[in-house]
Amino acid sequence: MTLTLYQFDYSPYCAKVRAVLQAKGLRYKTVEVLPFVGQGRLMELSGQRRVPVLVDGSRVISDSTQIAYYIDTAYPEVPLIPEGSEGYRACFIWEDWADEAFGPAVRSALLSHARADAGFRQEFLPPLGQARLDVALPWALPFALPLLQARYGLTSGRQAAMERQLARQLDFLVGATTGRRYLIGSRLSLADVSVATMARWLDAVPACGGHRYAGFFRWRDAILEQCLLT
Ligand SMILES: N[C@@H](CCC(=O)N[C@@H](CS)C(=O)NCC(=O)O)C(=O)O
Repeated sequence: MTLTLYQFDYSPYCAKVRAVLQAKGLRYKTVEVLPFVGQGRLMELSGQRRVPVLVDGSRVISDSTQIAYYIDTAYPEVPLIPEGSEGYRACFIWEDWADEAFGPAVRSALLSHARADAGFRQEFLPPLGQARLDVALPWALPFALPLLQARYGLTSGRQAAMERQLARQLDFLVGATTGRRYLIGSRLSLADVSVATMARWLDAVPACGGHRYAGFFRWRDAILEQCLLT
């Protein structure tokens, strides 16, 4: 059975699902969804408009958290969710925090930076392999970014608050990852995957790069490497 992941290549939530699949050595294919244009099909498939969506035979699962827990149960080899109750609880909290608090702050920073920096916008774009789209997207993105910011309620005041919160989160992460290979115990878990993938592009944002958070980004790189995510 082929696992199929509907995704935006650059989305941290989709990177998280790819990292889970790859850490477990599972084969899968990806279908690149075009923002706005391709989301009608997602609605038909899954009853909602967001990526990631995973199709496994007759099962259609949306939301990276639901997908990660589904994969770990359906494909138990190389478990990513710790079994003991303490490890399980710690993993639950880390994953939820990465998804609901850290992820939105990262998204706010990435969207602002993408608006400001054309070179970064270019890096952000997946090669779609369809000549017309590859030409049209860089042109369309400056118009799409403000729409995306509005979609996520990112007014200028909200962005400023998110920026301050992101700085606190990164300080916290430097403390939590310094001198450690993994967040929980001595094995890779969904906690590591969730935090590292959310931070995938983050050091390109000027306020987040540089020396201050370097230890955290080194930890992230080691986790992404273990998940074969470059
Ligand atoms: N909590 C969700 C977040 C998913 C999400 O926000 N996906 C974004 C891409 S990063 C999306 O599909 N946005 C399109 C939209 O909201 O219309 C998850 O873990 O899957």
